[in-house]
Amino acid sequence: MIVELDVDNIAKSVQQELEKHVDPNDVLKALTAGMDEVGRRYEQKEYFLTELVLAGETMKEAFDVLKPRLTVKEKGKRKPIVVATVKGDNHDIGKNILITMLVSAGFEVIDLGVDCPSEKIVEAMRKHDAKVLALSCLLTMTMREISVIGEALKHAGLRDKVKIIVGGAPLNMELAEELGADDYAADAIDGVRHIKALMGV
Ligand code: B12
Repeated sequence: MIVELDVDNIAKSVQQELEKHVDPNDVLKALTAGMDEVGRRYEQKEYFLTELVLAGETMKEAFDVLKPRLTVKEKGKRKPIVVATVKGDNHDIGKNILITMLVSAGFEVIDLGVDCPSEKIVEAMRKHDAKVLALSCLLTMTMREISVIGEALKHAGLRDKVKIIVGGAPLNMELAEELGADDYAADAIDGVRHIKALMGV
């Protein structure tokens, strides 16, 4: 339904799957696979920007229904985690999934939204005494922002007290290290696991 851009009916279908006791994490996997296919079609020029926008809206409709049902098994301790999509990048679906998973794992999350400048991140890290910063970055052209944020934290004297984890399609562990991040995770479920390890819980 994501690939078919069925924005009007997807919420009802997700609801039906949940009523049939399908594991919400499996529903999420199916939705994400749909998004990957949309991305593939966009790359092949079978889909264009309009389809990308509609796919994003379709995912949101589905995710609104799924959100309250997503859980991660063990409960973590409630320490604030600051989450943001880097400056210049407006993609927020993956970030929002990560946030839902973190919240359901028992963490307090400060969501700074999309297109987030480094100053705002530094301010939030200080204000909330956060130990983990989770950055989402979906665009190759905005990846450098990760280094900019690391530098800004260094200037503020916070870098040593903060662990930075990054995620998003163009990244991998090697790039993450090159950009000065401490960790990388390929999806939200792994992200929660890594963040727990970074927080020592
Ligand atoms: C939907 C979409 C859009 C929507 C976004 C809607 C929204 N509200 O987010 C719209 C239409 C707005 C959009 C716009 C653009 N997009 Co776009 N978009 C996509 C698409 C199809 C899906 C992204 C998505 O939501 N995936 C589903 C989520 C669940 O996956 P995810 O984001 O990867 O997140 C998962 C993991 O990566 C991870 N994760 C993500 N963040 C984090 C953070 C942490 C800390 C951790 C641990 C994990 C983690 O966990 C998530 C869940 O498991 C991708 C293609 C793709 N397959 O990725 C292109 C894609 C990302 N877009 C692309 C492009 C080029 C653009 C535009 C520049 C297009 C244009 N010419 O204008 C603009 C950029 C606008 C901007 N300034 O941001 C390219 C990027 C290429 C590149 N490498 O730079 C892609 C890859 C498409 C392509 N193949 O060309 N896009």
